[in-house]
Amino acid sequence: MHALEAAAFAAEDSTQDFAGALLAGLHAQPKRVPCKFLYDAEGSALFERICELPEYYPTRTEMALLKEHAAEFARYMGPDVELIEFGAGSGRKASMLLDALEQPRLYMPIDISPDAVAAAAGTVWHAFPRLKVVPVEADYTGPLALEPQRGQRRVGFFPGSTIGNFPPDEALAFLRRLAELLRGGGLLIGVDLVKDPALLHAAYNDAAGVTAAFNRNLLARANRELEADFLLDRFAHYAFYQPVARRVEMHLVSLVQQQVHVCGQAISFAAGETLHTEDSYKYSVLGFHSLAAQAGFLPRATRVDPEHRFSLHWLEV
Ligand code: AVJ
Repeated sequence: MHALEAAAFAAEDSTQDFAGALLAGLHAQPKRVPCKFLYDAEGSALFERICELPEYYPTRTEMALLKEHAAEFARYMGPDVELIEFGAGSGRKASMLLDALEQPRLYMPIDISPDAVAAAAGTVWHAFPRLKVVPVEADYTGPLALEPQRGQRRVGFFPGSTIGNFPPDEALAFLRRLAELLRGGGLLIGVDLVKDPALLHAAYNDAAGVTAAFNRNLLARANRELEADFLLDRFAHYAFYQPVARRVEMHLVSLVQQQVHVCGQAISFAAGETLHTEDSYKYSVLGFHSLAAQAGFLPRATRVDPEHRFSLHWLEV
């Protein structure tokens, strides 16, 4: 099969998955949809814009932490490693790390979005023309067909606090799988910290409305791919910090009683009814260490910015 055919196949697959998951979620009570479907090409581009927003501190803070501590983390990782990035964003963070690593052997970005994998691979190829780059278009929350580690030390890179998208039990299960995959190496992971709810609120309710557009893109995507007929301005972006569960919840709240169609099925929304689109869990440093340890990792080094907003952890396994 040619690469292009493979890409077309994957796109068809993801539309199928989206149809099944969205319909199931719309029939659930309360209505919800797995957040990975926010990240089609359009959604990934909107997320890149979120990362530039003045209110959205995680990206900027993590980049600064990486810049300051890349050499130190690279020393922990050692020479000749294979770097595997989960949820490959733009490749900018990986480039900072690769720049500090001694003779990295391979860079493998894994992402559900073909555009994100291509962007990450492209950025890294450009910056490190002699490095072997193996882009993988896959849902890394599913089973990954990676061979068990031989010879080369494998290092995982999971920046951006994407781990926060998982509820704690799933985060633990995912970290356990990573521990399996990376045994003999380690994981560098970025984790957003619990903090003043006002800062969290601002980060997920930006003044320019980019996060709202990112959230509503879920409905726009359904209109594009599933012949749905959502009217976007009949749904409000609603995001708030829930301090007991320590998570930001993102919802689309129906502003009126209405009926929509998805794949030919009629779905009713009561006025005020919500479609839950994303969770973003926050951790304390100690809370995250305990989760990592439960998964079989040894927390070796943690770096936090002076304002205590974001953390980077080097975990050995
Ligand atoms: C990509 C999951 C880390 O939770 O901060 C940003 C996604 N959603 N604004 C986050 C997101 C709304 C982001 N993660």
